[in-house]
Amino acid sequence: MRCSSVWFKSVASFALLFASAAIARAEDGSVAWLRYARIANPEKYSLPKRIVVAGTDPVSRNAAAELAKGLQSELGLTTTITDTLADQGAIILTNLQVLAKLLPTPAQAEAVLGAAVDLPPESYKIHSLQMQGRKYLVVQAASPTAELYAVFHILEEIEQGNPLPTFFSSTPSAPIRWVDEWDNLNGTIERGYAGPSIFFENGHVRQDLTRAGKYARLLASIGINGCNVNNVNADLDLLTTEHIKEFARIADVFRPWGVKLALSIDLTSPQTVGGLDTFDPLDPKVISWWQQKVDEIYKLIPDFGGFTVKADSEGRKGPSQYGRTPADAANVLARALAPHHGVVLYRGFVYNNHLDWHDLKADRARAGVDNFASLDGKFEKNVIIQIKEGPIDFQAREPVSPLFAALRQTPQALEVQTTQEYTGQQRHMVWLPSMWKWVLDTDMRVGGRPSHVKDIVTGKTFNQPTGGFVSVVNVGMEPNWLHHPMAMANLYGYGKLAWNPDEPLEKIIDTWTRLTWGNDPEVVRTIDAMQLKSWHVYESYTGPNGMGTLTNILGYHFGPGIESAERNGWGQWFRGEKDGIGMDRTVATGTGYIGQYPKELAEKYESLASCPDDLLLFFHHVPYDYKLHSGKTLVQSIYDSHYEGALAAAEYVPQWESLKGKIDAERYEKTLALFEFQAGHAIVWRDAINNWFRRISGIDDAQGRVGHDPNRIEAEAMKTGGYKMVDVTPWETGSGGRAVECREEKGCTLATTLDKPAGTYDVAVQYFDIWGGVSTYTLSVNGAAVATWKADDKLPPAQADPHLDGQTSTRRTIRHVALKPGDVLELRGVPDLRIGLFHGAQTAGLSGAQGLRMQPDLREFAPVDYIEIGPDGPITPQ
Ligand code: GCV
Repeated sequence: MRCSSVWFKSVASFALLFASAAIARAEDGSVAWLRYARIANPEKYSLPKRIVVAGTDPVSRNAAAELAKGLQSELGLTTTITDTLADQGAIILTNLQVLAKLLPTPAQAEAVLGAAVDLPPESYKIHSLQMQGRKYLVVQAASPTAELYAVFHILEEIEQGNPLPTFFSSTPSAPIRWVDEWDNLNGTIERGYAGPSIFFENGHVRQDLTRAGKYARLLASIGINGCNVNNVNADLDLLTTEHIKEFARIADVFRPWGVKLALSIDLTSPQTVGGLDTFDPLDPKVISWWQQKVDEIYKLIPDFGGFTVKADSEGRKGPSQYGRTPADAANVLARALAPHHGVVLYRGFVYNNHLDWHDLKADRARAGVDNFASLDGKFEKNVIIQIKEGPIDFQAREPVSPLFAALRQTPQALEVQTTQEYTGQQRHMVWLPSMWKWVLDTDMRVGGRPSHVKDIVTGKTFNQPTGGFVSVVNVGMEPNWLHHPMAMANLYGYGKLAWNPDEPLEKIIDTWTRLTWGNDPEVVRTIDAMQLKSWHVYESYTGPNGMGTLTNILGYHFGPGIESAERNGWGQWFRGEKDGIGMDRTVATGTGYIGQYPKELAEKYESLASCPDDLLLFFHHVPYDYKLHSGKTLVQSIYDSHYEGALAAAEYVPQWESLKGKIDAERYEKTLALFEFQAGHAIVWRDAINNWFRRISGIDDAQGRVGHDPNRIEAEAMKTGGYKMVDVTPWETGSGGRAVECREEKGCTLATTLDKPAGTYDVAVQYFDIWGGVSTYTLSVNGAAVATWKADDKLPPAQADPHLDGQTSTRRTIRHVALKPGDVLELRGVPDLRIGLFHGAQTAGLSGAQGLRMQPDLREFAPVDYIEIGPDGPITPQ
């Protein structure tokens, strides 16, 4: 990455100047960071009113149109787009190929070109200059797409009120800067949390691809150049001629934005689509089938990007069926794609999900290196191994995958997840670039030399410059793309880090905040601070110290479900036993996984003395009273961390409320509701993990909090009118392991007589909201209702979880309730017993295979876990 700038120095000093223009208008978030809001003092830019675009390339033309639109909106500046350089100042968009035509004299060309003849691919330069008394802003780009990148850069600077440069240049770090979408042809999205696919419905490409085009624009604005539109668990009939023709329509809407279409393919396609009797990659019939199929694709999509392959993994068939290697399979595809300049992204995510958990030497984390290291150097040049950041699966914290260090003659791409599969599914705010940067900055010390992950994937360390970055994004049809307005900062941050892995996090989030929420200094300060700490906050209430995930891995990966990771073939074990907890991955006594790292890192992780606290349990099995480097025992640190984390999550609510009136009402309310949910769900996580640790370790919290909730009244301890006690499974996801349900149509009641000192309190009702059912609750004091609400949320993953558990547990907080001793607090729940909910999932909006598979009973029996009466204040009762 080369990046130089003489832009004005201080962004901060301009913040005050450009504080909030009018913001009252409601916004649905669909324009994301491309709001192009009118800035304060637009006149200070005094830009030329002509945009000269050289050449006829549609992408260049699109860049000019985008610039005109942005300048009109941000500055109120009306420009004309032309292709001739008249005797006037101009904003000139050009690329190397056509520049010479515009600036015919050597002196002019040199003034503008400088030493730019070697402009690297996709790079651009921006010059502000005066010539013969006229003002020019010249974009000189390596390609039309690079012109587009320059335009977005200019508009981004103006939107923040930053002065335009006299000179600026920028070059992307790597050629692969892709996003993956895990969309199925039936319109569902695996691990998508914001509505159905923007690409597919009912087995076909959507007729209306407007959203797909808008998505490509968003991607281009952050420098993304490829989009793989379908699930890596690919539909088996994906490559039929009929489908390929449809995919060409997606490529058409991507093309004006310089985004290449790519597809995930299933290696059995020669059988499932081609009707062959084999998919053995070395069979000549199979080789020729792939060649013809690739040629067919390129006839319709000449700029097709290439294939992503998931094979021999989680039930997908692969070359192992014929005793072939991933290199055998990848190379067949690569040879077919090479003449068209296409690439194969072969995923390093190959592992056996039927491991024997009794075997203390078995270890899923080993799979990447075990399967791929011996193949290094055997791949065709256009094969890139796509490696998940950690050796398991996008957990809130894992060590960096050792495969990055093991492949030295093969290009690599880092795979991260923007969709928050294990990190709160866009119901919790977690700014993931903090984690990605930690990964990128990890120094693998290959051969004892600096070898940071960012330098490996961008090809500097091993001289393999054709790799890069992939992020699974999974945008959906919801207007704001990812459901949580804050989650869009993950997509934005991904693009910025892929372009330049050295971009400071503070700059990325600050820019995103200004573009998305405006330049009001308080808004910017508050949101930046919340986002910057959010990864740590999430990690601290969902399982710190490298435990991996404690979410329900057999369910939807959303709420806690601690032991679901243990004692099964998936290999996400953390081995929580009576004697202690953690996977022993040492070379000395464990699975030997640590030995897969280069020497210096291996030594660091192998020794308890040097293993970092935040990765401890990933590498070692230790007793619960083991003393951390922090000086605390492990178990006390876990208790403390969960209380601190849940409190920090609760504090998001008042922090956000302090911005009321400074941002538009629609996004304010939506975000507030999400923070309120997160505050309550963080308590579900905190209590589940802490109670589980207390039970298994037999060690009490030194501060006496765990298992003692003086402000809590368990539903099963209240006087019931019709409610019946039920067990919650797993036990740790319900307070006391139990809840109550009402199966009476007229409803049921829970009542308690209070002995609280007279005063005002916040009352939280912890209940369960089942997808599909809509129970009604009313809270009253001495017979007078203080709140009524419906349990009508569609909690992630927008699929039917009919259980009372950590995924469906939610809370409602009623503020400022006046109470005195002797008052009777009553909660009345009316269940949703609709027969349609009982008969199947279709009535709840599920379709196709998903609906048929689930068929759960979705009636909702107005379930209640407990009521918490806490101090009147801005924090949800803890
Ligand atoms: C697309 C995890 C996810 C799966 C995903 C898989 C993968 O296991 O839970 O949904 O499948 O990773 O990355 O292939």
